[in-house]
Parts: sequence; C-alpha cells; structure tokens
Amino acid sequence: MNATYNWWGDSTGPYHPTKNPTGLGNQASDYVLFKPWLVAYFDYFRKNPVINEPVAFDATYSTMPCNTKPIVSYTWSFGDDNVTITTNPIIVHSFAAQGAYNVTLTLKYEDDTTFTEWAEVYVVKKPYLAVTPQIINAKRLNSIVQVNVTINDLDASQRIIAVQYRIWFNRTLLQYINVTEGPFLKYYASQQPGSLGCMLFTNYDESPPYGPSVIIGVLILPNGTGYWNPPFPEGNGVIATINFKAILQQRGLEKPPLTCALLMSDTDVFDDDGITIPYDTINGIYKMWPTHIADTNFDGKVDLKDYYTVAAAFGSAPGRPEWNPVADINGDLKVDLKDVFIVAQAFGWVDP
Ligand SMILES: [Ca+2]
Ligand SMILES: [Ca+2]
Repeated sequence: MNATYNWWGDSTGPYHPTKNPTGLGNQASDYVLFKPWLVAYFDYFRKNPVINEPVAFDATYSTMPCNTKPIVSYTWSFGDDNVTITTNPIIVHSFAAQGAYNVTLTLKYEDDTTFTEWAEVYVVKKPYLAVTPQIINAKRLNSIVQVNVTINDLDASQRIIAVQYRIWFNRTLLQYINVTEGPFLKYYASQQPGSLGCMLFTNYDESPPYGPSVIIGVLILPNGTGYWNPPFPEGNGVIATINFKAILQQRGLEKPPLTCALLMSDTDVFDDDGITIPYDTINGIYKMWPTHIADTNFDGKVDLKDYYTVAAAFGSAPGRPEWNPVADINGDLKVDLKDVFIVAQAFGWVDP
C-alpha cells in the first residue's frame, strides 16, 4: 500500500519494528510504503489571525517531507501581492483587511528541487469583551443597576463556545443581587443540532483576595458525543447581566458622582477545542449621581414627604429621641427652621 507523504502523529514517522524502529508515531504494518513521511502536521493556521496584528509563520511546522536535502530558501506568498523570500524559516506578517487569503510556502532544497504547500487563512477582526454601556449612570438610591457584559465582533469561524470573566466592584456603592444569563450564547446553543443547551456558572466572592467580585462562565454544551455543530456564535451579544442594588448616594447637587470601576479579570474566550482565541477587554465605570440636598428620602424630588421628615425631627439634636441626621439638611447638628428653609427653597424640585 502506498502511504507516502502522510503525517503519522510524530516527526520521527511511523513505528515499524524493522523499517523504522525509532519511529514514535502510529504503527505501520508490513507492506506499507511510508517513506517519505511528513515531519509536521500543517496546523500553523489553526487560529485565525486578526487584522493588523503580526502573526509568525513558521516553516518548520510545514508539511515538508523527510529525507530531503537541506533547505536553502523559503518563499512566502501571502495572497495580498506580498511575496517574500527568506533563508529563515520564521517570518512575521500582518494582514490589513478582513477576509480569506491563500498563503503559499515554497521550500527550495540544496539540489534545486522544490516543495510547495498552501493554506487558506481567514483574517478576522479581534473580538472584545466589554462592560456595556461602558459608563453606567445611576440616579436613585436602592435602584437596580444592571451591568451587561457583551462579546463583540465575533466571527463564526472562531468557533467560540465559552466565555468567562470576573467583574470587580466597590461594595460600599453596590450590593450584589444575582446574575442572569444573556441571550447570545443561549440562542446559538438552541441552533446547534444536538446541543444540550447552555450552562451558566457563577460565584460571588465577598472578601479579598477574590472579592468583592463575581465570576461568570457561560458554556454552550456539546451534543451527546462531545462535539459542537455549526452555527457558531457570530457578531455581538450579551453573555450575562449582573444585577446590583445601588446602596450609597450623596446629597448635594454640587458634589461629584460616586464612582467605581467595573474591572474584568480571569477572562477567557475559547473555542470547541478548548483553545483560547485572541480578544480584548473593555472595562466599565459605575457612577451614582447625587440628589438634591433637601431630598431626604432619596426619591429624586423635593416634596411634602421631605417636609414631613424635617417636621418629625423639628427641634431635635443628637441624643434626642426625635433626632434624625437626614433631616439636618445644613449639617449644623440641629433640626430647625434653617433646615425647613432649604426644603422650602427647593420645594417642587424634580431630578431633570
Ligand atoms: Ca424626596
Ligand atoms: Ca440643621
């Protein structure tokens, strides 16, 4: 049987007790012509390159046959009118636009013979994980703050099946409630024939060194035999939403907002081989804007309720049973007509 120019799983070739006893690859039986074999599996384009990022092409991973003369030159053609001849097996190239390219490599041997191979390279945009919107504005104490994490610019050829990230926040400003799964990966799980659906993994850490943070992982499950079928996720979508409660707000419109970063760490985006693809991350910022100094109940308006708060504490000071620090609007440690005056001046104010 003629089985030349095959890859046997190892550069030393197939194992045969007499014809190739040092071969570490798959075993070949008798009556098999296996010389020359390939010394590497042609896999250096397994990962899609991304636009404008240098990619190293390494000819030592080419399917060059064994038992040939030494190589004197490598000729690379990148399918974009870019041909380079080099004596070094490694070359770095970057592609300027998205699309498919035929990359050709010609090895020239000392005896002037050549060996050519090619591969199609599909160049994609670099996807990114992002807190969306990037700036999350809150205006009401005790309101629900939703932090979405999205994946963007994903190409189906990247065969993504899992996304993981940890989001850090400030626990004096935000109280963690829960995580809800986003529609994006769930939709593709529902479209993949045989997929057992999507799975959400999450854990909230309250204390250092891992907290306060919440870690989230969403995985499209394979079919019953452990494989994923197309269609693979493509474009942009929400992976998961973290729900917080806004637990701190200042009063006094002149004050800057209370802010904290929504930082991502422990991120991972990987494909159906479990291999991480290249991606970027964009963190977010949470901002809680102050309400009016006379808005004693933090409901975004100054009305009769705020009058009642001040009236109920009228004439009090710290230590007295009616004392309510919220009603001491000017902060002079007593609730008196000056505080009523501020409410009166602001009466009818509604957060614009
Ligand atoms: Ca109010
Ligand atoms: Ca006062």
